[in-house]
Order: sequence, then structure tokens, then C-alpha cells
Amino acid sequence: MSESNPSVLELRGSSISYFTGKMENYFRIKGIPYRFESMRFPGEVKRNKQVLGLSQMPVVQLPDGRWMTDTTKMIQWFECEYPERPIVPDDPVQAFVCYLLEDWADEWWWRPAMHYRWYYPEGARFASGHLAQEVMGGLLLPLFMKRAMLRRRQRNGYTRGDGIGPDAVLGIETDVANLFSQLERIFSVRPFLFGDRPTLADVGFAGPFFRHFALDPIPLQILRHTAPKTLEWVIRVWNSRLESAVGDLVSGIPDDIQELLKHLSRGYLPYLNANVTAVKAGKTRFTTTVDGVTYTKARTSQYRVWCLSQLRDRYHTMSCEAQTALSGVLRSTGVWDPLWSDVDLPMNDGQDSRLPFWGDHKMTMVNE
Ligand SMILES: N[C@@H](CCC(=O)N[C@@H](CS)C(=O)NCC(=O)O)C(=O)O
Repeated sequence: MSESNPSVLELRGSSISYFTGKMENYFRIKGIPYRFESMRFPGEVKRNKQVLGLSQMPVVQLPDGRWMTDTTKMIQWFECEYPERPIVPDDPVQAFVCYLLEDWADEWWWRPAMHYRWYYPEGARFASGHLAQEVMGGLLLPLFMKRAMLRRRQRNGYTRGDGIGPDAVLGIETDVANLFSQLERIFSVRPFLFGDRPTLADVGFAGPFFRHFALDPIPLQILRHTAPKTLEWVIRVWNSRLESAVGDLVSGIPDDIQELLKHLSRGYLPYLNANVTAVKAGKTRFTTTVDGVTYTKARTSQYRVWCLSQLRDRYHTMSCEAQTALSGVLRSTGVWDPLWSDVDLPMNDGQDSRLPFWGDHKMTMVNE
């Protein structure tokens, strides 16, 4: 680790990583100074497991030496530490929708983002070459072997190995095209998802967009041709600061955001419920058809059970008045039923309760 300027927190990850990009967008928007360093394998994996219980990207080291993981919980922690100019809207209904959209961006769009990066030779060539040099520089192996290892690991872990059989490719790409056209409609009428300044929802969507859809050769080409306003938004988020942001948020939940909620209620929430059923049954893999796409032998995720429980907990902490307003929106968009369908969530005792300073589960388990 670099010794320079220890008063600035350090973000360690990769310059092409989904969640590292999400965290960088957050720090920039909030005006929190940070220093980026590339994570080095395999040494840092061991260190991360010792200090955080698991190894994933990014990790943050605070100036006092403490280590942190998980962008969702890190952002919530930094919001408490830096309460001025919050990233979450004051309106509790908008706040809930922001958390929901962030979760969708983190947990659902990850798979299509990995698909576009690793399925197509153009994406795999770019990403394997970049990662082999950036994070595997310390491994004494020829470059071609590192690249082959990366391609195999990512495909086995996150694309073919996480439910994307040949029959799912068209459906997944159609899902992405639908998202692009929905966002394009939103960014035709306002600069950010909820109005004139960025919110947590924009930060969440910076995950799939900043370091994947707007970087990898195939989705970037699609964005240029079908959703140029969305491409502009990616850079607008990166280049915006709440400190100098002027303008208001919209009031309520606009129709175009409700369209996004309908979208996630068709695919993501039924998938989360299928995951809950699989975890309960002790399965490590499950097959499910949601929103017309069949995911074959997808990995079960204990972490995503916790994601669902976090959303439910958030609803329970709202005032009765806010709950009534929110439930109206969630019912009319089809979110309500799948949000609550399984009463008993199969959570481990105290699961992930020590985040962001200790993690119990990675999103999906993939061997290092
Ligand atoms: N929920 C975590 C997810 C972090 C994550 O999965 N990051 C990816 C890279 S972008 C990773 O490190 N995956 C672990 C692996 O591939 O072993 C967060 O929000 O930080």
C-alpha cells in the first residue's frame, strides 16, 4: 500500500470493476477525497479475508486503519459520517425506491454486465488483458495463461456458470435493451433519475453502466446507437458534485420510474424468491424462468436473501403515513406481492450484521 497522504481514505479494487466504479462515483459526487489503488492478487485476497472475512472488490481502508467492504453498506456508513448534502432523497417513498433501484442495479444487472464482458470475444479480450496486467501482475505466469485463467473463472462463475445457458442469451440481451430504452426516455426529460441532481439510484446504476455497459465494446456500441442520452448520463454522474448541484428533485414517483419498478417486479423479485426457495431447500444451484428467460443452474446466494430482508426492514422502519403512500406505488407496479411472498427468510443468525466492517457472504461464491 502506498504510504502517501495517509489522511485520505484508500479505495482498492480494479479500474474496470463494477462495484469499484460504483464506489468511485459515490465518493466523487459527495466530494469525499479518496486515493484509488489497484488490488493485487493473490496477496491481497489473503489479507482481505483476514481483516474482512471475505475478499471482494472494492475494499476501503479508512485513515484510522480500519477496513471496509460492500458498497451498499459502505455508502450508508459514509452517509452517516458525511450527513451534509445527502445522496438519499428526504421524501421517504423516493428514498425507499432509491434503495430498491440500487439493489436491482447491484444484484440483477450484474449478470448481464458480466455476460456482455465475458461471452463476446471482444469483451473477453479487452477485460482479460486489462485484468491480467492490472491485478495479476504479481503472479509469475505467462500473460496468455493469466488471461485464459480469468476467462475461465469469470465464465464459470458469472455467466455460463451462473445460469446463462445458450437459450438465455437472447432474453438477457432483450432485457438490457428494454432497460436502455426506459432510461433513454427518462434522460430525454431530466438529467438524473429523480431530477436535477444525482441520488442513490444514479449511484446504484453507475455500477452496471460506468465500468461495464459504457466501457465494454459490445454494450458501448449498443448504447451509442440506441441510447446516447444514457451514455451522456453516465459521464454526467461521474462529473457531478452535490456541492455544486443546483435544482430540485421531482415530486413523487414519476411514471417513467414506475416503469422501472414494473420491470424489476417481473424479473428481479421473482428471481429473488426462487433464490429464497433454493436456499431453504439447501440447494447450491437452481433453475428458474422469470420474465420469459430461463436461468439454468444459477448459483444460489445467501447474500441476496439478506438483500431482500434489508428492503423489508427498511419498509418496517417507515412511518405509517409513508408506508401507506409507498404501498400504493408498490402495489400498482407489481412490486408488493413478490416483495413479501415468502414470510420466513432463510437467514443465518446475525447474517451480514457486521457490514461494512466484516462480511459473511459474497454475492455468489466463486473460488479465487
Ligand atoms: N455486494 C458487494 C459486491 C462486490 C463484488 O461482488 N465485487 C466483485 C467485483 S466488481 C467481486 O469482487 N467479486 C468477487 C469475485 O469475483 O470473487 C458490494 O456491493 O461491494
